[in-house]
Amino acid sequence: MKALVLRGSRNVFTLRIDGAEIECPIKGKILKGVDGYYNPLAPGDIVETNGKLILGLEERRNTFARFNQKGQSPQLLAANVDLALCITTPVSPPWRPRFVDRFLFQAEISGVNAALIFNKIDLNGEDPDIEERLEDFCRIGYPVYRVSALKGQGMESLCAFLKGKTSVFVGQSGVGKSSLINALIPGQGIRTGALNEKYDRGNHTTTQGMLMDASGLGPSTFVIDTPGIRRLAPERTAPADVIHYMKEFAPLAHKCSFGFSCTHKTEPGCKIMEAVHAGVIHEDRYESFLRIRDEMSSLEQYPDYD
Ligand SMILES: Nc1nc2c(ncn2[C@@H]2O[C@H](COP(=O)(O)OP(=O)(O)OP(=O)(O)O)[C@@H](O)[C@H]2O)c(=O)[nH]1
Ligand SMILES: [Mg+2]
Ligand SMILES: [Zn+2]
Repeated sequence: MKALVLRGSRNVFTLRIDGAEIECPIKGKILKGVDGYYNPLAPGDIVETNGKLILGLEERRNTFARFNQKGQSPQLLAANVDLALCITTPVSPPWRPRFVDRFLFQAEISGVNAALIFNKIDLNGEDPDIEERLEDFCRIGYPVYRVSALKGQGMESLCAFLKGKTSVFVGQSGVGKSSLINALIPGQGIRTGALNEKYDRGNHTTTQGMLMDASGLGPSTFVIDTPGIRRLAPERTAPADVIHYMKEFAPLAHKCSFGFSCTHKTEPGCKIMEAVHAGVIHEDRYESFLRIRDEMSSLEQYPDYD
């Protein structure tokens, strides 16, 4: 029979079958079709089970992963999702637009629709610099929801947006991923944790990804909580392909005078640089593009982007 993976660690997973939860190890420890990943299964996977063991993996519609430096392989955060949400904050922890760019890059690699949730709007007034970036993310095609999990602001339109979808919540520790899910699913009661006051960042309260039923919002609605990520290293791609995974860059790829060989740094007739000067590509997005491409060119070097 088929079962949905809710959560689990290396070899034992909690599955949902007909509304009941069971714990199952993987038969023989190695599952076909999971090659190349740091972890075999993720919340959202569909598996074949006999009620005692996990026997097989259904082909995935998509995966949302991050590059695991220690294992030098992609680590699954979720599978078979409709939406990837990047949770960010104006303060506590501080606003990190580079994280957002790297998240959006990963979402494009995954082929998953992405949106931003700007949480903790109760904590400070509007910051024009942040507002400018949020509006730009919206302009290039990513919906932005400004909310407060604590005070309930903006939660109604977020609920409507998530209805009927399976959404994975991704972000740094302390941005309020678990708090948002608690607000969306009354009675869920996931553990949340105060920030470290000295460093103004989270304490990595959530330690395991977890899929939850949010059918209170509408039929077939699921949310996936994930552990906080300090630095999101996207899955590896060829440096020349980076341009294809940035929404507003992709249509300009290969249009430069030097075609495929343009580095988009100094060449005359470079459509990317022209778009930056014309304001069609935001300067910060261009900077992120260069950094991500550099990162993909070097095997093990991961500059600190915090
Ligand atoms: N002021 C304010 N605080 C919030 C809001 N949302 C969450 N918090 C607080 O932020 C802290 C961190 O929240 P969590 O939900 O644990 O954050 P998380 O993203 O799940 O963190 P990890 O599990 O460590 O990745 C807690 O003290 C929450 O009460 C909000 O909208 N406003
Ligand atoms: Mg959490
Ligand atoms: Zn160019």
